[in-house]
Amino acid sequence: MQQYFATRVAQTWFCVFIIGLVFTLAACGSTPSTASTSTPTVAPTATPTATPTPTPTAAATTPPASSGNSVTIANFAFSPQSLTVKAGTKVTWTNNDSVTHTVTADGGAFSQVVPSGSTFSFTFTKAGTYSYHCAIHRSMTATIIVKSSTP
Ligand SMILES: [Cu+2]
Repeated sequence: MQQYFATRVAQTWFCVFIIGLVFTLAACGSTPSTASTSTPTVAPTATPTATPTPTPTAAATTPPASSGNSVTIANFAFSPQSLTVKAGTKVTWTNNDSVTHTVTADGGAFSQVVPSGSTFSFTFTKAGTYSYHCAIHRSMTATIIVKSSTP
């Protein structure tokens, strides 16, 4: 009889423990939702207005220098080093140096002596890559890239 009572007491305490455990878990489960709703609402709204800075437009204006149709010879160099044009474009070289240069295609498509202050023009009718140089100063090299005019 004594042992039966002890067992009943143990069972009751076990029940209380289980109920308590369930309540604790339920409480634990519900706390994060209330905690999460209160905190993050304030911070992210203020900052993004300052960020959009569309300044790089100035850099975009530089590349057209190589898509024009003129090459400057100055300080023993062709500028731009690489010029891309469409077939049918007349390219003009201007010698701004105080010495004579030449504009000589590596493949022989054109070759012209360009004295100081003079210009030379050549019309590119066929698509292709035309590397050229100065026959007097062989370190002076550059390229004209001719794209087909029909895309
Ligand atoms: Cu030269």
